[in-house]
Formats: sequence, C-alpha cells, structure tokens
Amino acid sequence: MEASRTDSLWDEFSSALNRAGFPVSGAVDYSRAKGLYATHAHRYRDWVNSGNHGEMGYLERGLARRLDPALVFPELQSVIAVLKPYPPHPVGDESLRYARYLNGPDYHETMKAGLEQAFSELRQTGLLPEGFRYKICVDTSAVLERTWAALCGIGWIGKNTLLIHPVLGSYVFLGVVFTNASFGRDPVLLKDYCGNCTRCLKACPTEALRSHELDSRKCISYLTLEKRGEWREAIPTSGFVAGCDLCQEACPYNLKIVKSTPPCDEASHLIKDATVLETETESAYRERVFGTALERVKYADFQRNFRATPRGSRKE
Ligand code: B12
Repeated sequence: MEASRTDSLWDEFSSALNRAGFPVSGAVDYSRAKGLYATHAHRYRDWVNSGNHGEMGYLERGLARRLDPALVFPELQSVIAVLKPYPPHPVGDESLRYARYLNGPDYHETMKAGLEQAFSELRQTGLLPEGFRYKICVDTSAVLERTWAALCGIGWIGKNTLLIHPVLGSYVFLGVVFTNASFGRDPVLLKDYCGNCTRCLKACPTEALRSHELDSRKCISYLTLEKRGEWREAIPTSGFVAGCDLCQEACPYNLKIVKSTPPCDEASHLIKDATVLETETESAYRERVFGTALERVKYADFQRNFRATPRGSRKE
C-alpha cells in the first residue's frame, strides 16, 4: 500500500480507538520493528533465566512465543498498542489499601470490549481493510505488551519498569492488537524522561527494583497477587492487601495526574473494613470479587495478605 493510504488508514484507526475510550494509540509494522523487538525479547529471556519471575510459570512457558510473536499470530504484519487511564486516586489508606487498578470492572473485559467496539465501528463504516484479521492481547497472551507499547511510541519504559506517558503518567492499562494489515509505520521511541530521578527505586520498601528491572520475588504486587501459599519471610505490606502502587505513587508524572483528576467512587468490592474482612467467609469473598480483577487472588491468599498487616497499625 502506498504511504499516503497507509497514513490515512492509521488516522481512521486511531480516531476510532479514541472514540472507543483510548486517548493514546500507536502502531508499528512488525517487519520494521523486528530488530529492536528482538533486543528486548532477549532481555526478557535473560530476566526469566535469572529467576526474576518467581513462581509465575506462565512467563517461563510463554518464552518461545515472546521471542517469536508469529507463534502467537502467524499472519502478523503490524502491532497496535493502546492505553487507557484508570482512576489515579488511592483506594483506602496506609492501614488497609488496594492497588488502584482494581478500582473498577475487570480491565481484561473493558479493554477488550473497547477494542472490539473500535473495530466494529471501522467495519460498519467500510474502513477495515478487506480480510482484516486481528488478535487482541490484554494480559491474556504470551505478548510483551510494554515493549510493543514503547515501540508504538505511546510512552517510555520507566525505571519502575512501567510504561509512562508524558501527560497521563503510568496509571494506565495497556492493550495490544496483532493484525494482518500493514500501517507502514516505523518504530517511534519516546525519549525516556526519567532522567536522574530515582524516587521509584527508593520508594520500594523491599528493594525489588533495580533501574528498569524488577525482581518479582521481592515485589509486594507479586507477593500479594501472584504468589500462592505461605510467604517464606514476612514482608512489609504497607497496608496493601492486593497489588502495590508504591513505585507509581513516587513518580512525578503520576503526581500531576492525581491533582488534575476529579475524585471518583471506590468500587464496592474493595472492602476496607477490617472487622468485615476478619470474619469474611470464602463464599462471601468469592461473591464479592466475582467478575473483577481481584478474582485472580484466591481467598486463602487474600486472607494471608490481610493478616500480614500489623493489626495495631490499622485505623479502625
Ligand atoms: C507478569 C506481570 C507482572 C508481574 C511482574 C512485573 C514486571 N515488572 O515484570 C507482577 C505481578 C510483579 C506485576 C505487577 C504489576 N503489574 Co503487571 N503485568 C505482568 C505481565 C502479565 C507480563 C509482564 C512481563 O512480561 N514482565 C517481564 C519483564 C521482563 O517484561 P516487561 O516488564 O514487559 O519489560 C520489558 C520492557 O520493559 C522492555 N523494555 C525495557 N526498556 C525498554 C526500552 C525500549 C525502547 C523498548 C522498546 C522496550 C524496553 O524490556 C523488558 C524485557 O523484554 C504484563 C502484561 C503483559 N503481557 O505484558 C502486566 C502489566 C505489565 N502489569 C501491569 C500493571 C498495572 C501492574 C501493577 C501496576 C499492578 C499493581 N498495582 O500491583 C504492578 C506494577 C509493578 C511493576 N513495577 O512492574 C500493566 C502495566 C501498565 C503500565 N503502565 O506499564 C500490564 C502491562 C498489564 C496491562 N495490560 O495493562 N505484573
């Protein structure tokens, strides 16, 4: 396809994505990004080989597919990346809190629905290329979402390993779409604006972060969300019963967005009343987390997290 046609095709896609709730999107042709992608996929391999993934076996099992994205989507021609901000305000306080991304419906569903909506609109208006096929990946496939998002130019990878958008910060979900269409686009790398700042590294009480790399085994988010069973040693949970935002809270790019975003309600499934959690049964827990991203955390592990916060520090 000639350059002006692929440019206008991408303009149509990006407008439809914007209307579907994704204020920032980008695209890159796989053939043009392959070399750069490979560098980061190799970093991923080294990261897993050094054991940084802890017990997240799916990260090990998906290694070959991450090294070769065509194994995930054989017709791969281009990759689209989108971001969607989530409420940047804290949920709870230092005695008992949840990571912000949990404050709302399950993002796997909402991101997928938004992307489907954009493609359906493009189909209805006859703007989808003939034979257009795609695969939506939101935490659901062996795909390096942050790497693709960075290659599509929708943010840079910060020292806390999160994708940071210069205006929207890092309280954003990512979605990646593999497609069989070409948009004729080169990788666009945003400048890394972290500079000399090391606030996120210092904010992590377990020293899980090295610059641009995370040791999951020490990360409170991993320990509260992904690690099953007993913790080998006590961790300072800082009140987090599910997930952790300490390395994001410290980021200057997020301080700005918190100030400029009006407060929103806290989802009712994020119970912060310690007396309720103290006696919550497994069936009550399952009912409250059903259909939310918190469903990933099993009852026994949620109770483990809850009980790890020193009772005395709780504000009743
Ligand atoms: C496994 C996982 C975790 C693990 C490991 C996290 C980690 N840092 O690796 C745990 C459970 C700890 C975790 C925690 C969180 N997660 Co998580 N997680 C994932 C998942 C499923 C895979 C990430 C992965 O492959 N990690 C392995 C490392 C090595 O890969 P990577 O982080 O992608 O890093 C690569 C890039 O950074 C790249 N790279 C580095 N520098 C550069 C520079 C350039 C120019 C380029 C091109 C690439 C590049 O190289 C690295 C190696 O390939 C992704 C979804 C997905 N499929 O990608 C969500 C995802 C990364 N998580 C997400 C979120 C929201 C979180 C939490 C904020 C949740 C919370 N509040 O508790 C925390 C943040 C903790 C942190 N500092 O990372 C979002 C991140 C959004 C964002 N703005 O970046 C994602 C993308 C899910 C989504 N679809 O929105 N997560």
